[in-house]
Amino acid sequence: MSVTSVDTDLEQRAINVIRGLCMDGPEAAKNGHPGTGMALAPLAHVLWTRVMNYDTSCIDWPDRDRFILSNGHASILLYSMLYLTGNGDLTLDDVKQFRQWGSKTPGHPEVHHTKGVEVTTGPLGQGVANGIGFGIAERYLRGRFSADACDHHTFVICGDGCLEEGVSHEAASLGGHLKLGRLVYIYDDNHITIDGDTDLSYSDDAGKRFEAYGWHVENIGDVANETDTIEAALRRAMAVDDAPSLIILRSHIGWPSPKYTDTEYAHGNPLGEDEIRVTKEILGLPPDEHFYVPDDVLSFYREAGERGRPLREAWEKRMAALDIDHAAWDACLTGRGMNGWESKLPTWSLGDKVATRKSSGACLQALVDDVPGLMAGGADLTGNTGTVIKDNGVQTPDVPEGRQVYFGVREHGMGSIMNGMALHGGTLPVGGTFFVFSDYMRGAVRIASISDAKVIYSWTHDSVGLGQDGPTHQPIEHLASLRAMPKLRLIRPADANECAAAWQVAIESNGPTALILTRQDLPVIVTPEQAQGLRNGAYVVAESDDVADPSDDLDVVLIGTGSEVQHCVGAKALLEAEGLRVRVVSMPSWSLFELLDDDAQEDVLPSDVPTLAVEAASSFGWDRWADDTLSIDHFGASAQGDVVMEKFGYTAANVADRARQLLAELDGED
Ligand SMILES: Cc1ncc(C[n+]2csc(CCOP(=O)(O)OP(=O)(O)O)c2C)c(N)n1
Ligand SMILES: [Mg+2]
Repeated sequence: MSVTSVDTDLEQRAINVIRGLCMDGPEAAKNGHPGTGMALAPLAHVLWTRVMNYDTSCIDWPDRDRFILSNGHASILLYSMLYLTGNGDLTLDDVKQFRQWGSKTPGHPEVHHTKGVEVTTGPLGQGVANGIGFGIAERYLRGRFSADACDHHTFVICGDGCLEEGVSHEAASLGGHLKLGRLVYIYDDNHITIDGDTDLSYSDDAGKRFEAYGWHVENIGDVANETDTIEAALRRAMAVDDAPSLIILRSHIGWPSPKYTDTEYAHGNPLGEDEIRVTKEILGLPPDEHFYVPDDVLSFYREAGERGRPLREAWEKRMAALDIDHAAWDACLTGRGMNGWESKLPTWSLGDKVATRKSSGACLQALVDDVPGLMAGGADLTGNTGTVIKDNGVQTPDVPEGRQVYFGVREHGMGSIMNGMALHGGTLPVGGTFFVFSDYMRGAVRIASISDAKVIYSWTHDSVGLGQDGPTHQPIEHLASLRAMPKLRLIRPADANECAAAWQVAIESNGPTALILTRQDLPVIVTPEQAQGLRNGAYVVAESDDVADPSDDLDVVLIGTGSEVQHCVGAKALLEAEGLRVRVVSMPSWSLFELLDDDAQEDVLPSDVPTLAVEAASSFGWDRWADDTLSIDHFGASAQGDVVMEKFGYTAANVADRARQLLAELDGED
């Protein structure tokens, strides 16, 4: 590719203006990634001015084409395009504030933070999987409400790093299997990652790999500056309806910087004043002007940003006349239930015995009609994790409205695909796996939490109580580690009625909810009315008679979560027989409890009453709420679940013993 090939017509000047911004943003910040945006400016130009349908006067238009920058480090390219086209509210000053405190242009793109950004990207590979989620959501809406309501493409740019990451392999495999034809990926094949040439660690034939996944693949070669060639390839890919497409585009990171083209330096370093000046001269940009955007270029992009308005207006008209269930469409887009959905939640009677994975599955099935965005499935554990949706079809090309998604054994992929489904809008994904394998999806859970993706995790087999699969399958540290994750709503219900209350919270709230559910049967110990206490995160399940003032009258508080609450209730009876006065608190959710003010927390957990927490998991963190714990600070063991539970001390008798010990210790201290 020769440096002299730069033209001077408006489009070419416009592309070079993007390149200028991609150099100036990181240079001003003294930090950031100029090279990728410089090389991909022509591709971005083609997408935003010729190919993608969007309307800057209505950026949330549900039927717009979507764009995902999976290589999120190239954020300056996305911000430049959002500003230039006016898609959102970025100003040139915002671009100048790139990577600064409080700016709308943070280091990596963040959905809900910067208008026009569709997903949060940065952890490489996840954007590739988000795109598969977008494809599923688009197809579901199209299948259910017709192509008049929903019919658009998603464009994803990904780099070497994205394709090296395992999550992209998982997701691409599923995307190919599902034949998601509205997806067009462009692989920025620049042979460079941070360590240097990709030869260091990467010799895949990515094209063959994706072909093997069932994708339409086109290697268009060394044409990153040829806008017409790029456009033609994009249009060919868009015409493929029965497979996702991968366009392989050889590009030259940092082009046309004389010093840094094709070097890893251009990946993550501002090029420096001198080099930027020289490069701007080559590009025909005023070498000493920073953030140079001439009026005619800005007008050109702003007009391009309005191209979609007639399309959007035509869509509005079509929608108004469309004979569909509009209430269901609205509920899908908001991720909420239709009027009265709560009344569909099942209830259970005291003394029933049911595993919470089963009661959760019953809640899901009961809500399917009234929460029309719900789609569910497991990572090859659909039946095991209560994520079966009956009678609504399996998501396939032939059944585009199918609500059962078989994710396959791909936990990280599932998590990131769920984020895509949620953030595309229109679907409320429920994904299941064993709780211990939440580790495999943790990267996606973190992004769901950062980006308020409304997803529901059905994490079952939640303790050593799962039994004979043994320590590899028995979660120990997972509750503690996930409780440390900001914004993740973690709920471990004590019984079936709490499980229904947890579903209610999950549907009503924004952002991710993790349901931590048992494999084994649990007795129903609270009524549906009592279970509403779950909304506060912790509440009194049972208390000795004649407790007027908890601080004076209570001897001990037993806090249980999930399957351990029953043993606290059992221990209460034993301790009462000895004249002690006992409160049992069910604490299904620290995250909900933390939302209460100090007084409300004090009402449930009086700080001057000795407190024992009972949970079949790590003690880590419990000192926040309790004086002592009956916990498991080692890996589990393979035996029948009830045997393991008993050996580790989860019986009413042992809980009572531990409470007595705690009281004796505290007495000794007095
Ligand atoms: C999961 C993950 N691991 C590591 C990183 C750190 N990182 C950022 S960019 C990058 C290399 C990216 O190479 P490539 O995708 O080819 O991008 P290019 O330099 O070509 O733009 C790495 C390792 C990351 N962002 N995400
Ligand atoms: Mg690269």
